[in-house]
Amino acid sequence: MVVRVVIAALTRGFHDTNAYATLIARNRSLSDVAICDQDLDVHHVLFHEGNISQEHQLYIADKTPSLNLKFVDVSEEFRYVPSDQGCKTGLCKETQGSARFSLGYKTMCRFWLHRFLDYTHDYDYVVRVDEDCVVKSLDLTSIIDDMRSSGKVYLTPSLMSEDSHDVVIGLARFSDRFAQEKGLAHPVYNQNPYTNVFVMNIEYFKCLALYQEYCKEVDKTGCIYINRWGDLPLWGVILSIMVPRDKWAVENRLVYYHGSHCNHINC
Ligand SMILES: Nc1nc2c(ncn2[C@@H]2O[C@H](COP(=O)(O)OP(=O)(O)OP(=O)(O)O)[C@@H](O)[C@H]2O)c(=O)[nH]1
Ligand SMILES: [Mg+2]
Repeated sequence: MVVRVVIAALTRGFHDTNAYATLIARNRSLSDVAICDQDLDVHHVLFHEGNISQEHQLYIADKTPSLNLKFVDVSEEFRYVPSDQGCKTGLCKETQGSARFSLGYKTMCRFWLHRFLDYTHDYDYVVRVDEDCVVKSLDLTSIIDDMRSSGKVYLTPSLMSEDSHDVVIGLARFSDRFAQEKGLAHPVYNQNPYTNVFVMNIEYFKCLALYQEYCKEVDKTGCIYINRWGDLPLWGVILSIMVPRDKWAVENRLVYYHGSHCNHINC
């Protein structure tokens, strides 16, 4: 059976083509680790908010023709009107720390919490590789083979401790209550997957009712937009309360450089 894989980023549009240098470096790194496997049907998708013109798309795609890049407009996600419930109920609030993050960044957090699943129906696995990540090694053949044989559904390159205190206000209260109401394990808040790169079995999460419910409840609070609850701590909660420990793992074969934090991962 051929496994359908999408390697994707949500990325930004710019006025000046020079500003795409980071994205192009990412794309080149992916083309350098070309995956040649007849059992894997790998596609490369760039999600964007409708502000990368056709001309700019061609400019970017021309640099790495072998990737056959597809651009997918997800501007609808950027028109989402968030709830203000979290603020009204006092669950979370804007802080100096959270105010530094743009609406676009917060939309990105919600996109990679759950919205991406609406745009990846055609695939079995999603591999997120952010715009600012330069891949050094990505042996998807053996990684996905191992995931299939071991039943793993989520791989992270690394675990991180807690996010800044002032961007997770109310998250523990909210998640503790959710876990308790559902009879789940107590959430772990200091082992969060580094989400700028991950490999996920899409079907598993699409069928995981608790995950859908948790994301819906998070959206009802509006706290991603109010306090910038990030996809990193949210995925930390999800993995710890509803994904059995033997179904996810830290994968040191995901080797890359992460530009926005200037760190080499698994190098
Ligand atoms: N379309 C769009 N994409 C965004 C926006 N903000 C961030 N992204 C994308 O989301 C991904 C993560 O953004 P980064 O700025 O690297 O965020 P981060 O790695 O959490 O880094 P720090 O903010 O430095 O902690 C990248 O692929 C960005 O291009 C935005 O406003 N619009
Ligand atoms: Mg980054």
